[in-house]
Amino acid sequence: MVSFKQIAALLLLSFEVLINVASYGVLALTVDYYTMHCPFAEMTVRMTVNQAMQIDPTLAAGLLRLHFHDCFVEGCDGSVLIESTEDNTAEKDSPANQSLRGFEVIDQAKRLTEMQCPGVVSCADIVAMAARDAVVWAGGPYYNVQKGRKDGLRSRIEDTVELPSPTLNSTSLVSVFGQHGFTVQDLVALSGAHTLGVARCASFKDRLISNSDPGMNPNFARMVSRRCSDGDDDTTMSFDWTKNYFDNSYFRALQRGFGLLASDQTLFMDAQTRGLVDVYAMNQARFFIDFQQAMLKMGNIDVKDAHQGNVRLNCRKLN
Ligand code: HEM
Ligand SMILES: *[C@@H]1O[C@H](CO)[C@@H](O)[C@H](O)[C@H]1NC(C)=O
Ligand SMILES: CC(=O)N[C@H]1CO[C@H](CO)[C@@H](O)[C@@H]1O
Repeated sequence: MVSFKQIAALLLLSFEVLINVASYGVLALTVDYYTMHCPFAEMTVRMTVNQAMQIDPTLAAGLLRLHFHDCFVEGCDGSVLIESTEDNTAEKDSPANQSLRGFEVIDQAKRLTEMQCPGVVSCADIVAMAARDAVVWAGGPYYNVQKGRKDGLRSRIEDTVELPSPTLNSTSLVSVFGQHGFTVQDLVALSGAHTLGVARCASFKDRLISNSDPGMNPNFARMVSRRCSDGDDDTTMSFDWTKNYFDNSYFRALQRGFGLLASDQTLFMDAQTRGLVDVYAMNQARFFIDFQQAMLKMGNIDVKDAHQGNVRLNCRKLN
C-alpha cells in the first residue's frame, strides 16, 4: 500500500517538476492530460501491458529501457519507435539499440487507443505510461505519469551517440547525466532500473579481456567467462538474481562485486556514488522514492509541443 506520506511526497514532487518546467518556458506536462479527450487511455495502456507481461514477464525490462532510450535521444518523443526508410536510417538501427524490446506492446496499446479516440494519444506518452506500468507489474513503485508529449518528427541513427556506453566510469556517467539535468542521486537511482532484465555478452565481455576491472568479484568473473566463452555475443546474463522483479538486489549485487556492466560496478567503486549504492542496498523504500522522482525528471527531457511534433497514427512511421 502507498502511504499518505508517500502520496504527499509525490504530490509535492509533481508540483515541483511542473514549476521547474514552466519556469523554463517549456511545455508543461500534466497528469490529467487525457481526462477529457481520452479518459480510458491510461487504463488501456495498463491492460495491454499487463496482458503482455502475463505471456512474457521479461518484457517489463524491455518497456522500461525503451522509455530511457526514447528520452535520452532527442527527448521523450517516440523517436525510438520509428522504422528506417529508404532515405533515413533511424535510431532503432544503431548498434546501441540492439536488443531493444517491447515494440509490439506499444503498437497494441496504440491500436486500442486509436480505436477509442483517434489522433489523440501520442506514442511518446504511451511509452512513458507503459514503462511505469511495467515497473509496477514487476513489483516496483507506482508514480503518476505526466502526459501531453507530442511525437517528434526526426529519428536518426547518428543521434544515438547521446546514449551512455556501458564502459563509462562513474565520473563520465555523472557528467553525461549532468548534461541532461540529472543529479548524482538521479544517476544512481536510475541505474537501479537494471534491477530488471539482461545484457548480452557483447556489452560486458571486454571487462574480462582488459582485466582492468578491480571491482569485479573473481567468482563472478569466472561465471562470466564460462557464460561468454564461446564467442556468442548474444548470450545473455541478468543484472541481478531477480531479473523480472523490481527490487534493490541490483545494489546488493554491486556491493559484492557482481555488477554486470562496467558502468554498473563503477557506481560502487567511486566514492561519489558508493554511499548511495549502500543506502539503496539497505533501504528499498528510499530507492523507490528516488527512482520515482528521477523517472518524472527523465520523462520531461526535451518534450515536444504541438509546434514541434504531432500525434503519430502509427508509432513506427512519421505521419
Ligand atoms: C547509466 C547508464 C546506462 C548504461 C551505460 C546502460 C547500458 C545498458 C546496456 C549495455 C544494456 C544491455 C544491452 C544488451 O546487451 O543487449 C542495458 C539494459 C537495460 N537497461 Fe540500461 N543503461 C543505463 C541506464 C539505464 C536507465 C536509466 C534505464 C531505465 C530507466 C535502463 C534500463 C535498462 C533495462 C531495463 C535493461 C534490460 C533490457 C532487457 O532485458 O531487455 N538503463 N543497459
Ligand atoms: C574516467 O574516464 C575518463 C574518460 O575515459 C578518464 O579521463 C578519467 O580519468 C576516468 N576517471 C577515473 C577516476 O578513472
Ligand atoms: C529492435 C531493433 O530494431 N533493433 C535493431 C537495432 O539495430 C540493429 C543494427 O545495428 C538491427 O539489426 C536491429 O534490428
